[in-house]
Amino acid sequence: MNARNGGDNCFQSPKQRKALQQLESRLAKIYTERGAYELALRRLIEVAHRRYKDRSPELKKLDAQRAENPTWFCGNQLMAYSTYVDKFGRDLEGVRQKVDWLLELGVNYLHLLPFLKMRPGKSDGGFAVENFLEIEPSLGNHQQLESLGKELRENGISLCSDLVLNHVADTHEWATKARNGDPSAQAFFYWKTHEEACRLEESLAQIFPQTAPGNFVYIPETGKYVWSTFYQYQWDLNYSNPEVLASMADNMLGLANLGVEVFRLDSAAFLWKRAGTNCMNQPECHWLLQCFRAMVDLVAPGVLLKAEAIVPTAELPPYFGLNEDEGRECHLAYQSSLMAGAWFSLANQNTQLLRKQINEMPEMPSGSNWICYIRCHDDIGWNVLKPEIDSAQHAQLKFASAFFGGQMAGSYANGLTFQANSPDAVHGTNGMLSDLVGWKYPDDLSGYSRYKLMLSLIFSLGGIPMIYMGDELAQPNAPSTAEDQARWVDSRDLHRPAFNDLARHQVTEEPDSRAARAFRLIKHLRQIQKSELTAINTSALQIIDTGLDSLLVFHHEDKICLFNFSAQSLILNKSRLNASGKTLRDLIEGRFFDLDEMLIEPYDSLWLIRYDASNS
Ligand code: OTU
Repeated sequence: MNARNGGDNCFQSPKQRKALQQLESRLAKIYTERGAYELALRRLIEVAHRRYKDRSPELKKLDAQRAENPTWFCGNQLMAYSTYVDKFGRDLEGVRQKVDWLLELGVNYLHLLPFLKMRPGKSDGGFAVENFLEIEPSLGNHQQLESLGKELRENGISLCSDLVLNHVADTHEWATKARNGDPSAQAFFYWKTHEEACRLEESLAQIFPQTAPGNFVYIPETGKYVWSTFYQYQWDLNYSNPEVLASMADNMLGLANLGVEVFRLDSAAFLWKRAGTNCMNQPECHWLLQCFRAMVDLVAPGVLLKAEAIVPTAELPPYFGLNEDEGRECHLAYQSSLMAGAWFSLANQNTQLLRKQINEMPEMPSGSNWICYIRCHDDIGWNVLKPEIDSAQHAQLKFASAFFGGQMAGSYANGLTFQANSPDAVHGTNGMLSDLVGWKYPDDLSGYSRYKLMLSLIFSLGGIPMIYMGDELAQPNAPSTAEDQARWVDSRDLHRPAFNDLARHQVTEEPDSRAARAFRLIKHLRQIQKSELTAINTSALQIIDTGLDSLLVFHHEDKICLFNFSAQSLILNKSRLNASGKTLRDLIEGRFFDLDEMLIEPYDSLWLIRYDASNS
């Protein structure tokens, strides 16, 4: 059999031939010197053929539609919503019954956190996957996934699923076989002696220093340490073995054939290990992601890949594929630096960092987009900011972490610090949006303004705004009594409450409630963003220097987006905006600014447009 075409020629279109070439070249880079190139190619082509034959005519039709409109996910076309299945709808069928809710809000991209068969007991919220091709039984089955996918597609919503690439549960078949001494299963993981593990630790970071210290776990059955970057029950996969790549590509395409349209590639930065480094963002990691992309382009070209790489902005552009790799890696990536930068600015009432981040935002290759978010199921990770701040700002970072982490008298925020070993360590902060911004009761103006500030910011940055489930209702933190906490995986559970059906009811029945205000705000922001804020990407935003440190102001094409991160009212002269003598109108609340001196309220956020009475 010819390794390249698997015996027949089903990959003949010019695009497929290009994808095949890309696959070959990347496999060659990774595996030739390991003597495993031929094997890698043969296994991946086998997978591609099988999955291509499996792909339904309906999904192939979708692939063809996407090919006609290849930038369907760029600019401001999408608005995302991220949620756990059980918290939102109890199971997949329950999610299906809530599609109308998503439509009402304006969502057209639904990210469901892991719903695949997970480790019994603790599973890191499903990020310890026991079987990638089975649905977690308590959440549904294949048929429910397919009917959810279909319902979403019919309503113009794309389904995004996690694909946990870096590790599997210690109860996954590969891990149990490895424990029992099967050498080919053992070759799916990294095994180290005590000394080797200690040496590697010297250059490795810790993701969960409190709840899962160290990156290696001793496995008595093998007498060795297995690599485990995250929880001890999440074993890192060894991609220097081509069988790992082939199996994970098979899993990905199997899910794509069940109707998944976007994969959130969890922990994408960690896929390749190199002694003496922090084992993140290695060149091979990018080549591997390019192999996954080539497989998608071959078999399911309508599908998107989203890099979950929580790394400083400078490390992110390669995840889109640069230069000769343009269009060959991920389509989407999270913008976590801007997210953390916004919280940093809010605590310090100073936007110097955010302005610098936006000023230095790298150009994005065409056919790529950011996910812009303010909260998600994880902590606000402060580590991404460390390379982006100067030494004078370190104290401000500590301040921000303490301010939001419930460690500071007088702070309006009600969060918890995450994984910080000592009062000096700055790691992460947990909490729901409304608790972190301290929006305490419906007409608490400062709280509401901060809420609106953080959300209007993510809607104005030029990427895909993403709402985290519950924030559309200003839901508070999950209950956190000692009893509750005993059930938690870690303090991220603070911001993983169940969807509040009562609050949903308030949206229509009690227009003055916090839930109704929050919902109206987000729906409204999305509507205006869709029609008015059309910058193609974040690097097109132009910072305006107003000389006022607490203001963030930028041109979003012809609009001026203005955010006051301080508790003070400010006077801004319009000459600073190059708008002397003009009337400006705020698109969000319809306010007019006629005078040359603008009064900016505490924590206010404005999307300004020059108002010409004649064409109003
Ligand atoms: C990701 O997390 C997931 O989003 C987490 O929910 C999982 O626990 C984790 O992977 C393991 O699967 O940096 O790029 O700081 O933000 O672990 C991977 C905690 C990650 C998370 C971090 C994150």
